[in-house]
Amino acid sequence: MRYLVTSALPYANGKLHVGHVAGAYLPADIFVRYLRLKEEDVIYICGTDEHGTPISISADKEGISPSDVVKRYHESIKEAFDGIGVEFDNFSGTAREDHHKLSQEFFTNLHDKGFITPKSTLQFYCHHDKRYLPDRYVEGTCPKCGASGARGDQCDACGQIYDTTSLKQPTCKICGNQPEIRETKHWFLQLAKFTEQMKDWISHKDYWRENVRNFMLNLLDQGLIERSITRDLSWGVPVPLDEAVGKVLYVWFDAPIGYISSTIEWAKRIGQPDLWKDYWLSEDTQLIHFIGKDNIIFHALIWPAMLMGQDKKYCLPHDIPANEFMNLEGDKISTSRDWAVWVDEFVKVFPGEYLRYYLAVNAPESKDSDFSFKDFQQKVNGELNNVLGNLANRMLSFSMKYFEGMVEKVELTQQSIDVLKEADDLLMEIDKSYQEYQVKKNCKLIMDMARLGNKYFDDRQPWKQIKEDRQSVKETLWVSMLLLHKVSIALTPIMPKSMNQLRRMMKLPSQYSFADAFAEPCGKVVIEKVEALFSKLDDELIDAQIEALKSKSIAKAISQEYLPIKDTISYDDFARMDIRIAQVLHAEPVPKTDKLLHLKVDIGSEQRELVAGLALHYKAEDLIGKKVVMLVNLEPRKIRGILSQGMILAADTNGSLSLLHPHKDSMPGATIS
Ligand code: B3M
Ligand code: ZN
Repeated sequence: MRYLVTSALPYANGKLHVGHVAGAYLPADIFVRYLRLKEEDVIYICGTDEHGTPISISADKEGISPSDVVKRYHESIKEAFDGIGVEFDNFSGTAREDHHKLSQEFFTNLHDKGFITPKSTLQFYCHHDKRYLPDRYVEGTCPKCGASGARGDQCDACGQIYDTTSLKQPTCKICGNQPEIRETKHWFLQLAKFTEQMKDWISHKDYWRENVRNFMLNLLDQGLIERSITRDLSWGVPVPLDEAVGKVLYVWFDAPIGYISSTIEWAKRIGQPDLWKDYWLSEDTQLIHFIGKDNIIFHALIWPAMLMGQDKKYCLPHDIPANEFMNLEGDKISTSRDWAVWVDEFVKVFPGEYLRYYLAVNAPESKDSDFSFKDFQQKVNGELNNVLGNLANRMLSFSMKYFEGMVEKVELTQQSIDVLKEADDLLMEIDKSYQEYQVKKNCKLIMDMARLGNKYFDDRQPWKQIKEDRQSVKETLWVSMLLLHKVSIALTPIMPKSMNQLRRMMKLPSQYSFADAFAEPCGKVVIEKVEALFSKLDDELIDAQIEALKSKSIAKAISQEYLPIKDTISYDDFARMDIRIAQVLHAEPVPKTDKLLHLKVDIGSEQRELVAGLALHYKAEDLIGKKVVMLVNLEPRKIRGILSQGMILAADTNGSLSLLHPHKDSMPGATIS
């Protein structure tokens, strides 16, 4: 049995953030490291996805060529992976020549068999920019779920794909105009022809995660429809047909082929050019694709169909563990709003291993999870330091202090035998959970094992026994060492570097397998030195991170929302505005609205009522008593049956409102000039 593990190829158009890592890369890297501990034959393959509108739009924006975008981000992504110890056997890129050739071969093969057929279709075309608008060049309302911000090829909110012209309220991403619809010829993959084969294949996948299996069953239920797999773009793999000048393969057609071309590159690089076939063309391979949930349809439907339609007998995906999304401080991660924690920046401040642990313990396996700096601090301090670090430190220091680091095997009492048995039971559970990609659960089980060690240490009170019964202290240390040895192996897939360090301190062998965790290191171990395995994160550091995150995203919002300054006005025009300090006396929501508040304010000379659009930003009760700035001579207007006499002033940051706060000494009625 061989394992071929892949992670979704990241688009080479931006940096890597924690959401990417938690979804597709860390879980795969952990799984691969686990398989290596089990002494399985495994390769881990990836590379950057270098085609499609994500790349060409970034190039347009930055005013550079697509291939320069690709070069820049391929390197930056690779470095980010290095920084957190995600190690591939090969990390390629889809703009390489061999990949182009293989993709064209895939197309030709399907085309020759009638699985790909041409058709004249309707596409969005921007009159202003004089070009077709495939995929991300157009945005609108999703025809399936009604979410806004849906793209021409897929809606992020519901994950569905649809016929591009069915997008509602389309706008051109380049100029913002409404595009027209034009005719153009494209090639379609006839998915319906694979229906029976697909049904049969899925029927054996009862071990798949529910999100993936249900998605597929649903699609099969609806009936498979043809999908366009070519685009009117200049950047990409040229369609290998004479009549398809100026057209390239859809990025989602060529990208998964990157899994194969990267494996071929690997085989060549290690000097065994045919070795890729042992993985891709063998029934003995388990092909496992780690992805985020938005990629399910491509990996579980379109890609397997592409493989089924080839002459070569490629293996089909054995499993497709798709993860849910990771949010950030309660809000969706957004690269355009710079609401993201970037891996390269993070590892300049914190050890990459802490990030691995946090993303593992907080993995978005069966539901979305949330990255929060406070929670990160809590996990590092409360679990890594206080539980595991503590066990290591007390065992190591104690042995150093009283036995010159010598930890020897002794006869065990029942208490110790029981503790070790409990640890081995945990190990068996951990073994099973790794096979099921359950890293979150394993973090918990491993911490439970360390807690078991701490409790054992506490119960036996070696600091007391050392005066009365050295033999029993020796036993405590031997058993604690064994527990640390077990933990060090069980946690290796998640925190390889730290566990290496722990084993070095105990001079345990640097080569080991998962099975070794059930065995004893022979006779004795000699501890060489004691170092702290982890260190605590203080509040100041964490608060500074949260602050920086927020200000970055506000800065981005302001820069994006930058509005030109309006035409000048005369002083007299300005002087006609009567702006005063007002104090809120009463506030309540306007019934049947979600944005409006009904306010009563004191402006010194009189009391006024007004309607303000503040409800999404402030709670009514929080406003009572607040002093605010108000334009008092605005023409009164009836809003929802209330005569609104004035307007409260607020700063508007990209739609998020914050009231202006007058100094506490300013009195209601004071004028502003
Ligand atoms: N680049 C999509 C993504 O990053 C895409 C994955 C390709 S996997 C073959 O979400
Ligand atoms: Zn346009």
